[in-house]
Amino acid sequence: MRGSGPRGAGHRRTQGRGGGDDTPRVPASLAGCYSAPLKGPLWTCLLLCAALRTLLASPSNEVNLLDSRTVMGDLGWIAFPKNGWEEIGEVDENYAPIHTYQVCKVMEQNQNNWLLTSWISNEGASRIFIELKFTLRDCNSLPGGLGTCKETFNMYYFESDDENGRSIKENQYIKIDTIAADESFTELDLGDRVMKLNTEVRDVGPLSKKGFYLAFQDVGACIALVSVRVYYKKCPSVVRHLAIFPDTITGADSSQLLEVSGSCVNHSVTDDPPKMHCSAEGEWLVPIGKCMCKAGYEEKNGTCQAPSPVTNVKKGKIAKNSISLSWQEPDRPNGIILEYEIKYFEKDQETSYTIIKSKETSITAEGLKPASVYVFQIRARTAAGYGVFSRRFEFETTPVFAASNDQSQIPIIAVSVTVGVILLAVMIGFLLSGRRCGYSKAKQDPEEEKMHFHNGHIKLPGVRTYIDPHTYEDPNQAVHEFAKEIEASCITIERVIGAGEFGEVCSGRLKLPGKRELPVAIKTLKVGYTEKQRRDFLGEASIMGQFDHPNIIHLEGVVTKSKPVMIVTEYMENGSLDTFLKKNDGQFTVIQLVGMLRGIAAGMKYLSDMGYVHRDLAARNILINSNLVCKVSDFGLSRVLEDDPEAAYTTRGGKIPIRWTAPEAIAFRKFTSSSDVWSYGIVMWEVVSYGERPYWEMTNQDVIKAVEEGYRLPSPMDCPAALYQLMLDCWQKDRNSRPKFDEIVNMLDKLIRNPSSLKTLVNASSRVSTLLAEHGSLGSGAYRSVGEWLEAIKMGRYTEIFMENGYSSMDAVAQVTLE
Ligand code: ACK
Repeated sequence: MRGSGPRGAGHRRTQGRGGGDDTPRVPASLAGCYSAPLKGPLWTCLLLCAALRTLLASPSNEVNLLDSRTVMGDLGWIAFPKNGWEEIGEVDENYAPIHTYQVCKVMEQNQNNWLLTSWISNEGASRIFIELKFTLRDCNSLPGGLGTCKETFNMYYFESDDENGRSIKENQYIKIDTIAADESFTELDLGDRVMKLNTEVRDVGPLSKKGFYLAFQDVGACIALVSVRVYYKKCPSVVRHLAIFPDTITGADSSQLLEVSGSCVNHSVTDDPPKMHCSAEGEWLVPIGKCMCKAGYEEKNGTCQAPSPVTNVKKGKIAKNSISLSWQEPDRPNGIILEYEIKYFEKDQETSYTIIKSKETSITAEGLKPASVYVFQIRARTAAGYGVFSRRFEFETTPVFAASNDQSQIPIIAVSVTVGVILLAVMIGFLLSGRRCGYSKAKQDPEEEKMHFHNGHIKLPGVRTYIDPHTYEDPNQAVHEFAKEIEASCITIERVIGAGEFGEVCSGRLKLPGKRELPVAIKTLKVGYTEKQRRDFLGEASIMGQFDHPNIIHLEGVVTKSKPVMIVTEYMENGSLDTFLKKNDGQFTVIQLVGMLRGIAAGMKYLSDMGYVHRDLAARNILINSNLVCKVSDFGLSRVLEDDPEAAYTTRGGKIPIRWTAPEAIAFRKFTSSSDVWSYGIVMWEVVSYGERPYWEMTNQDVIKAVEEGYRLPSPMDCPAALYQLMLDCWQKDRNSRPKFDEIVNMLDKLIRNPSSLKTLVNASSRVSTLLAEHGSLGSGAYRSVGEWLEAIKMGRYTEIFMENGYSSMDAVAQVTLE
């Protein structure tokens, strides 16, 4: 067939790019192919086309559904009759298969050769595009072929939801178009090594099924179908006018404009969501509206950010134990600077750092080591939040001998010491008098606040302690000391999420002037309350308002000047931990569970450092947010636990949540941070058992008796041995032998850092033997059979083991001792 083929002409309808514009010269690297004996006129151009594949990239608004050039294995296309279209088994220079189909029955009458693709999903697009690359032989250049030779072929499609629903019935296919070449090639072209590759694009739509098949019909042409690319168009996700517009598939109609709403980028807002229109060609048109950066933020590269970094930091006086610094306001404060945060640490000791907050643009860092290099970083805060930290500035304290060698300093030191002692005495007097007449947060908070951190934990050098609002003559004063008054108009209540002791708990939004809107939880005080109820209700806010820790629920403020009286706190998307765990039984990794426990322990460490004893620590009083951060909540003022349905009256008249409470607190109301540690152990058990009720359905009386007798909850299923050991440590009878919260946090941190330590689980047989001993002697009278009892304690699957070992009755079980 070498040297044959008619002249190319014909019909062409081109969508977008296309046409016979690709007329590449034969690359030198392929020249060798031409010196080899050719199998046919098409083989040559196929090699050329393969070399072109690297030049053909799809534009970003086109999403390929099929690209025959990138399919490595079998395409799965079928040809019929079998001697019509044939696949050319070639590989390119990278040994990737070239899926090219050719047919050249120009000398034979009545050709009807079909090539069917495999099923192509339309991925939700209702309008798709087909780009064909092919070469076509000029009929005029075929000696004697003119009578039967054609210069066109036909393309069809057949819609189907079924991947395996390929039909070979011609009449089921709908014709898309007759395809003709813009350029056909002749013998001469081969000689000149000039390829005439045609590109034609057609579109089909609207499509209504999940996918479709394509078919190519040859009626007697000399064609090589070099590549088939099927794609849809989308308007790619963009940010315009501070709004994000998502990836949008174009409409079914070629002239359709789709209206798309954008959402404001972080820290920007709008009254009316901005809109744009996605054209059929995948272009965004006609933007309407815009978002604006919130107060304090500045627009930059399509985003809004807080104050720019502090750049100009200068050292002032440097002594052996102190370094003074000053700096200038950031170039772009983007709002009023409320304060600066200065972080510093000894060089190479970054895990142990100090933070000073200052409203001024200078500070003195004191208590430093002589002759040591300290690293400082500063950032500014506006109503919009913190900016980024400045770069690191390093300054070195002076050596120790500089001061101690200087005899002339002695009188100065003596005077300083005297003045210091007087000042200290004045301060102590001042603080004591302050305590008597009511704690003033403003007075206690200096302009410069200093906190020490070690490995991320605050070290409290005797800084703040919790003040019991009861010490105030007027509890209203305590509320206003510790909680911000919020105007009711700033709060939008959205829905009721639960019921509290004093009224409904709702979710809603808080929009304070100059601040961004926040989702909040709102506790309301029901109408008709007594003065005591109001005091107790607001007491929780007086307590919560004293805390500032990522694992303690954060108080936004209170509404007391209008009705209903409200307490507004941060919103915790996943609600209370016990309900959340029950709903998601078995869904978390051990590390996730330990992460939750670590958060709770860190919150409790903070509370115990503040001198606050919680008394009602239980999973139901922990809230969990969408990031699985757990926060301690429920800070009742009276702490007689009126509002806890679990709390029961003891013989001494107090109301106590028996299952969570340490024996000494039940017996003689000795509530301490160590009794909180006991409760923490119970919370650990609740978490690892996904919200199981401690001691199941045993009565409170049985629980008290059992614990007194030394009984402890058995390990939950699949519990890491290290965690169960920690629980048992928390349940030591002697409260002084229980771990402290800082030890618990450290222990959990160690486990998190070394996850393999969590792999050893409490083994099933020791669980069973513990249960045998402990449950056997208790509450067994309540169950008619061993099976029923084991079911009740969620151990039903061990029934067979019990039976096999002769424990077939509750009496037999009751005989078993721990030994
Ligand atoms: O388990 P829940 O959904 O979580 O039901 C209770 C209900 O209110 C009564 O206390 C939920 N709740 C309480 N405080 C908050 C909060 N700050 N964020 C979200 N939900 C809360 C609690």
